[in-house]
Amino acid sequence: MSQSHNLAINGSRLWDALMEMAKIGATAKGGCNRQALTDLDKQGRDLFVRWCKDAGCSVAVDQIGNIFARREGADASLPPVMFGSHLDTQPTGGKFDGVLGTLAALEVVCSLNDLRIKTRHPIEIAMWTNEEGARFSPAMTASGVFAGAFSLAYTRALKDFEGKSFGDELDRIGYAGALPVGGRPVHAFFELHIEQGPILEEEGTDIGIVVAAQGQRWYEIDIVGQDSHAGSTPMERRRDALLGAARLIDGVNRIGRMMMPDGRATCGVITVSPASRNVIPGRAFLTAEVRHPDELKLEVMARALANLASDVSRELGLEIAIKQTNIFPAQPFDTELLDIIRKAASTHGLSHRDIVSGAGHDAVYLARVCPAAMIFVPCVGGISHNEAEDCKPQWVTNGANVLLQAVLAKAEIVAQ
Ligand code: HGY
Ligand code: MN
Ligand code: MN
Repeated sequence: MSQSHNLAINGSRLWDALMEMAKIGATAKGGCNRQALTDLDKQGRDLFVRWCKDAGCSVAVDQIGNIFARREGADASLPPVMFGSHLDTQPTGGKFDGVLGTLAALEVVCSLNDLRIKTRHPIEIAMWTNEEGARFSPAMTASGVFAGAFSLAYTRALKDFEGKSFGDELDRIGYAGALPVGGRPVHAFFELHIEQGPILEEEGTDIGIVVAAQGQRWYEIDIVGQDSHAGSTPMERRRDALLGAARLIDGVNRIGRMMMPDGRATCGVITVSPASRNVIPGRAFLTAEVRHPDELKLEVMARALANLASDVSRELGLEIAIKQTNIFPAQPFDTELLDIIRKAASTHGLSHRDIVSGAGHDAVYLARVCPAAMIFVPCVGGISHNEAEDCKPQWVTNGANVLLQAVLAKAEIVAQ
């Protein structure tokens, strides 16, 4: 580590790149809507690929659209140190979720170029397709394919709410690459990300050492009752799908509260049919998700949801079908890499503390195929998945400096 003691990235170049990328899909409220596999995603990808090539990287795209920008090391036969994140955003996303980790990785490469540093291992910036799971569920799909959690065929067949398929959209934007997905050795994977929660900022802590990410389960819930006249149907004869959805939404929230402080439970999408003022709704669609760092408690939450659905079905005379669309257990990260990150933070005189990620990240799946770990920096007000998402130039610089040190610790500097 001493060889790289005083090395630092160019924070203003990184901040400028973040602001430039944020123009693609910019929303009126200052956020970003650059959803996976849209034309705007393609524009962001094209800009990123151009920047990587300008930085001297060779760029490869795999069959599910993951992008790898490679900087050769002294020994090309060694497995690469990989680092990166994603560029797709939520519909009302921000400038930093995913983008920080991806562009900070590029900044690390640019800084190594400026500093004329050669590494023993090759290093690869990785940009993972469809991390958010907003347009195509589940989340972290393409890093999941890389890690063998999902097949290529399953993922290409996923459909968005308009019925468009992942595969068709990937082909349409021209990012269905030739490289087989995964199945190759990776020496280590690092991901820098904003915390997306309030802890680091409230504590005044510079760096989060992400020791694990909590487990998640996502569901799609179809509720079937009976359309009928709002005026002539007596209250006791109704089969009201929207009322069923309301009971479920309230119940999901109670399941999350039952498991405080670490449990999370959310309903994010609801649609109702026929959505006419004077018709009792016969159909409703709801998404629900539950999260917890403890797998047993996550199972308790999942069973509580199933029991809630059968109670509502019986009480209101509804047919309720629950489909699980995403599941992964809590994922601990690699202890050796975590120590490297702690030392990197100390090298830069940055305060740090261990933290569990509330959000899922591509590192969760990479951890299944190689040593993986994450670095957090604060975000303003702990707000994310919101157009007001914000970070500070110093926080961005801190995170990228720690990433630089961590990558060098595993890729090893070679004397020239
Ligand atoms: O939902 C999440 O945890 C992440 O944004 N995919
Ligand atoms: Mn993210
Ligand atoms: Mn996100």
